[in-house]
Amino acid sequence: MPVIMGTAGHIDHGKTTLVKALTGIDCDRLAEEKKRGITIELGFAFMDLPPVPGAGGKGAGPARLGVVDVPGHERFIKNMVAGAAGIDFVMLVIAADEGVMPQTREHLEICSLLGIRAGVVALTKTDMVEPDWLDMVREEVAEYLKGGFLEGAAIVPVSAHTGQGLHELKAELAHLAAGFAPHRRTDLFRLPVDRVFTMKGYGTIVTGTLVSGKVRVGEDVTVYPAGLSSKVRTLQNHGVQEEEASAGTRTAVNLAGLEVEQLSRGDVLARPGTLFPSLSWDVELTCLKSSPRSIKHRKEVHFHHGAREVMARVYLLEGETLEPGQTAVCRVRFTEPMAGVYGDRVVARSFSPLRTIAGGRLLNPLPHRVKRFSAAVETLRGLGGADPEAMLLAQLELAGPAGLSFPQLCVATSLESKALEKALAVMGGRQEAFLVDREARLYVSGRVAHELSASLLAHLAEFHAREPMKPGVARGALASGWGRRLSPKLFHLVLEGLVRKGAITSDAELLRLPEHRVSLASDAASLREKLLAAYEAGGETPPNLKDVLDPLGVSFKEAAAVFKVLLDEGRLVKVKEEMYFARAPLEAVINRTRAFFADHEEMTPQDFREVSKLSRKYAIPLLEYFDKEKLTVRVGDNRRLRKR
Ligand SMILES: Nc1nc2c(ncn2[C@@H]2O[C@H](COP(=O)(O)OP(=O)(O)OP(=O)(O)O)[C@@H](O)[C@H]2O)c(=O)[nH]1
Ligand SMILES: [Mg+2]
Repeated sequence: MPVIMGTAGHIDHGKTTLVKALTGIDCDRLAEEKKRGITIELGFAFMDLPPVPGAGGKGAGPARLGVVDVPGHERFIKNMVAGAAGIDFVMLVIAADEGVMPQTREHLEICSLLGIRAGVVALTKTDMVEPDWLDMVREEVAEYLKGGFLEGAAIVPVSAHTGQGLHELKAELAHLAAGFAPHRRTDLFRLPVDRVFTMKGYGTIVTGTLVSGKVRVGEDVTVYPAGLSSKVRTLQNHGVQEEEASAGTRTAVNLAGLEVEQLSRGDVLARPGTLFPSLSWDVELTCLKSSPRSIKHRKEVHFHHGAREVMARVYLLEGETLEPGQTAVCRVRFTEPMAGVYGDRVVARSFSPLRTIAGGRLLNPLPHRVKRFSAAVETLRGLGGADPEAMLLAQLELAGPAGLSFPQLCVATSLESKALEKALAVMGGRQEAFLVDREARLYVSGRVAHELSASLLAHLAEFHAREPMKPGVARGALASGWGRRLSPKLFHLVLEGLVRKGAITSDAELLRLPEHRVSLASDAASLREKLLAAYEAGGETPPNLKDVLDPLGVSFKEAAAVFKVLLDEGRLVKVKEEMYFARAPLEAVINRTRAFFADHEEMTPQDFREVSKLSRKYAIPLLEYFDKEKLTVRVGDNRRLRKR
């Protein structure tokens, strides 16, 4: 398994010299670095490790250790953070003549915030000090490490100049590397870019520590956050051409079709459609014990993630200040979009004094609206917990009706794709998660679906209360009246769920609660009787609408709902605007008409006048009504009976 080590330590303490003594590679490549005798940019090297006695066989650990050499200068801490972001363990270099210095402390703090949990201390430049002094410094260092992740780590005295201790140091590195268990995701290819350059004959090349997944020559990749598309032309690992690169290796990628100016340090290479850049994240942030000040709500910081540094503002979701030593959930807003994955480590530095003040873990790379001090903050805090299924559920709940797609869930949880698929299937069975859209692989939480169902039922009940004379509501009107602006697929899921359970009845295109019956208020009920009586009395020559309504003292608008009920019930029939017939007399006219056709092929208007014994006022609208109802068909001025 590939393992990567990073250096750390105060300026001039001998990091680069020690890496050269170990690997034979000079990491200070730049002319300016040579001239000033300091490291500015990140340097990269590798070494073959000696076999580990006792480890034996397959578990003997990697043959090769990748090395990232970082600058110690205070001004280049941002480069140091970028380099340290992908490493597995640290070699803290402390010059024996100077001992622990400010950037010794800051680098170690940064490593701790980045989640690094193992390492070794190289107490270098031993050729410059007396044995007594060395013993004293060694004790001082052991004391300093107490309480931190390097407490109890090996402290190896070395001299890069005389070579003393190098053998022991190599053995310790081999021992550390062999003890490393695989811990990187295998499913989500990500390469945070820490260097971009061009090479004659190749074009644009980026390098970085491959933090998860793998990549092959010829594969399509996207540069995030910009979303530029490219293809992997060639791959290199420590100068050797490879067909495939996997997590935990220093990797150089030759990108097709992109100019060097289109890329910069901090970009992330991943597969198309797998990362989701966002202008804010929810982060679990810890203020360093050593921070001189607390962090106030809305504080501006330099924010580091992977190889990237952006300006950001910290919004404290559960307090006004974050005191040194405290941990809390925060919303961080960036000046440019960032592409992250659940659990990623982050570091925050203050502007003045420019120093590291906090760091922590990314909880939600795709945040939703969360009010300060609300219950949702509690759910967010729960994301820090270890149970992957609980985390999955919490992410879906936070996403609300918008839901999360499978690729989004891949970055919003620590689950590998296969485990995620399994978990979603199990949760689907328990109705804790619902697949809303098969094509988009979009999920909502069971609780969200439940809340939506309850809300839709409440809305329908309200509708019935408001419109007691309507037998139900059409699907489209229900969706728009509800006003929740759900995707059609989610609306379908919620509605069908309720119909299947019998909580909503669907008849003849209309949706209603099963217990709903059209009921008329008492005055409406009496209006209904009066209208019906008027039309029944009119028989085959029903009165004009006006003559019905005027004596009753109601407008058509007021009576409209009652007319609608009578029409829905089939007691009245609307022949044309403002002309209604009671059902029975109309049927009588229809029957006489049918009888006429028993021994006639065609019926003239005059024939109909005789059959119906009605004046033109009624005869013409009735004939048109028959045509419309497909009882008859018009041939010239005449009618024929329509064949069924
Ligand atoms: N005597 C002695 N000098 C050393 C030893 N290791 C490094 N030096 C010297 O210390 C100076 C600084 O060494 P570097 O390796 O550049 O230090 P560094 O930690 O990489 O410095 P930055 O990258 O700028 O933080 C150089 O002049 C080295 O020759 C050592 O073991 N013994
Ligand atoms: Mg150096």
